[in-house]
Amino acid sequence: MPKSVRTPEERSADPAAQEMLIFADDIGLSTAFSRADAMVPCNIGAAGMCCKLCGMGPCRLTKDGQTGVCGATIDTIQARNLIRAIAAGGAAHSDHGRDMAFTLKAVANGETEGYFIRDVAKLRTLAAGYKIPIEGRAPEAIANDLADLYISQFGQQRGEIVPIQRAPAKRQKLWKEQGVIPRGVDREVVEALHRTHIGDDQDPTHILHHAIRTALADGWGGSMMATDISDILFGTPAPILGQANLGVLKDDMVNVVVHGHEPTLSEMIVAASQTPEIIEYAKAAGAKGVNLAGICCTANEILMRQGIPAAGNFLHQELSILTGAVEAMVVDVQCVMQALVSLAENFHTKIITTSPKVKIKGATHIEFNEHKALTIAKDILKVAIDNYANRKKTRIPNVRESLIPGFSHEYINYMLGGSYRASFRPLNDAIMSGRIRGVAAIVGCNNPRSQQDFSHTYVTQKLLKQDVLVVETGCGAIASAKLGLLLGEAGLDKVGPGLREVCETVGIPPVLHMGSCVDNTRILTVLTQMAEEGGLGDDISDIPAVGLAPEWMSEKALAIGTYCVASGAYVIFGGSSPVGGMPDRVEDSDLVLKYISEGWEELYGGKLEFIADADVMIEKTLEHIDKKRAALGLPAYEPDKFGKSDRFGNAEGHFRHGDERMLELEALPLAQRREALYGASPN
Ligand code: NFS
Repeated sequence: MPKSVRTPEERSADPAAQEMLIFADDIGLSTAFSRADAMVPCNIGAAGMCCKLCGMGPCRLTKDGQTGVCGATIDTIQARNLIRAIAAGGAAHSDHGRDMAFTLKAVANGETEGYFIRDVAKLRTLAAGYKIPIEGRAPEAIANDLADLYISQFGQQRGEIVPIQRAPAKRQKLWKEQGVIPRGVDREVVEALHRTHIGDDQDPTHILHHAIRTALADGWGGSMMATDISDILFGTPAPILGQANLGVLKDDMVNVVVHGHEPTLSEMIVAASQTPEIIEYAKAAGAKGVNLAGICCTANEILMRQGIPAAGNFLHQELSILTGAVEAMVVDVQCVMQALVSLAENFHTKIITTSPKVKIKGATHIEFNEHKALTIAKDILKVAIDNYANRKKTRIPNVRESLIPGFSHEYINYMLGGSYRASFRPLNDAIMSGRIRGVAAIVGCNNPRSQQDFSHTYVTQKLLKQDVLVVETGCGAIASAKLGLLLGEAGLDKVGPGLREVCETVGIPPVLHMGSCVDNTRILTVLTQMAEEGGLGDDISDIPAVGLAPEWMSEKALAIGTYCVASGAYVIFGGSSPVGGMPDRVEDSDLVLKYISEGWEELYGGKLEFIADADVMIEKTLEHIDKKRAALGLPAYEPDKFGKSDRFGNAEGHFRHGDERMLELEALPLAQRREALYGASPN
C-alpha cells in the first residue's frame, strides 16, 4: 500500500472527500490520490517528448537537436502526440454523438422501448435550420430525416459537416480560408492517425493544422450533435433544484450510482427506478426505495434534466464506493477507472458495465441496448436491489449542497427576454456597460495530481468578485456545486456588485451550470448568439471571454480546448503541459508550445496556454477580457462604479431581496425592469 505523501486536505479541498480519504488510508486501500502520490510521472513523456509510434523506439528525447531513430525532431514528436490525443478525445465525444444519432433513428422508427421525442420544438428548429421539411409532418418523420442527416456526418468523405453552418458567418469564412472545415467526423480522426504513423507528416505546424480540423469535427460536429439529440430525446434543460456530494447517498435506500457519459442508459435507469415494479421490489428487500446518484458527466446529464443528485465528480467514483453504501455502480463509457473493480471487492458494491465497447475484468456485464432499454434498466436495478442484503457498515459523509443547474442556451435566451422577446441583448448590454466585465467558461476534469476542486473553485470565486460571469460544465461544474456556488441568491454574496445586479434582476445564480462536457457546444452557441446580437463585435474572437480547464486530465479536454481555440477563444489549461519542453531547452526552441499560443492566435484569434499557477490564470484571464473590451471600444472596467453609484443600489451598494428599491423594481414588467436597469437597448 503506497504511503500517503500528501495529507487528505492537500489531496482534496472537499471535506466529504477528505473524510473518505482518511478512511481509505486507515484501512490500507489505495485510491487515485494515493496512486498519484506513489507514481512519479515520467517527465519526458509528460512533456510530449517520448515517441512510441513504431518498433524502433520508444525514443525518449531530452536535449535540443536530438532526434528519434527515424530522425523525428522534438517538435514533430510533440505535435504528433498532441494531435493523437485530440483525435482520441474527439473520437470519444463523437462516437457518443453517433450512438445518440442511431438512437434517434430507432426512436423515430418505433424500434425502441421507453424512449420518445420530448422536445418537438427543438427538433423542428434544428431540422428547419438544415432545410428538412417540417410543416405538416409528424415529429417521428422529421426525426428520421434529422437522424439520417446526422448519421451521414460521421462517414461523410467530402464537403463540409453541416453543424458548421451554425457558427458566426465571419468564423466560417475564416475556416474556409484556412482550409480547416471538417469533411466528415470519422475522416478527420482517421487522417490524424494516418498522418502520425511512422514516416508520414513531419512538419509540426502542418500536423497542428490538421489538429484544428480534427478538433472542429468534435466541437462543431460529434459533440454538438450529441447535445442536440440528447435535448430532443430527453428534454432541453431548464433550471431545476438538485444536490451534490456524497451526502446524497441514503442509508435506508438502495443506492445505485450511474457513472459515465451517455444519457441513453442513465435516463432509462431513472425511468425504471420510478416504476411501481421496482419500488415494490426494493421495499420487499427491506429498503425504502431506490436512490439514484450520478458521477462524472452522466451525473450532469440526469441532474440538469431530472434533478437526480450528483454523488460527485471524477475523483468521487472511488470515494463513493468507500462509503459502503453503494449497492451497484452502473457504468457505460469514458472516465471509468479500472481500479473500481478491485476496490469494490472490499465492499459489497457490484460494478456493472453496460456498453458493448467497455468491459472491465472482474465486473458484471449486463449489456444495454436501446431496443429493450427499459427491461434492461429494470434488470440492472434488480441486481442492485438483490445486493442490498449484503450491505455492511456504511459511512456516508454528511456533506451535500444544493444547486440549480440546467442553463441550456435556449433557457438563457428565454430568461433574458421571455418567450416573445428571447434575446441575448441584456447580457450583451451588461457587458457593454461594464456591469459584467466579461465571461469565463470554467470546465473540465479533476486530476489527482492537484488538490481536488481547489483550482476550479478558487479561480471561479476570484473571477466572480471581478464581475466576471461564469459558465461551467463537466466535473468543474460539480466542483462549484459542492461549494454552493451554483445557488441562486445564496451565491450572490460572493460576486462583484455589477454582476450581482444582473444576477438579481434576471434571477440567476452567478455561475451557470450548462451541462456535461459534450455540452461545451452550448457555450459555442451562446458565444455565437452573443456575436450575432450586436455590440460585441461580429465573431467569437471579439467577445471578452476566456475558457479555462484548471484541473484537466483527459484527452477529451484537449480536444475541447482546441476546438474552442479554433472558434476564437483564449483557452487556459492548468496542471502540466503535454507539449512543455525540458526546462533547459534553449529559448525560442519550444516551437509547438509557441505555435499553439501565438501561432494559433494569429490564425484563429484564439490561443491555447498551459499555466500551472491559479493566480496567474486569473491575471491572464482578466488581462485578456480587458484587452478585448478595449478593442471593442467599451468603457474600461471600473470595479466601484456599479456598487456605490447605481441609481438602484442601497447604501452599501448592493441589491438585497426585500429592499425597497428591489421590491419596486421587481413589481415592474420584465421589459420595463430591464430598461430601468440597463437603459434603452441601443439597437
Ligand atoms: Ni469531461 Fe465528463 Fe469529468 Fe473530465 Fe471525465 S467526466 S467528459 S473528461 S473527468 S470533465
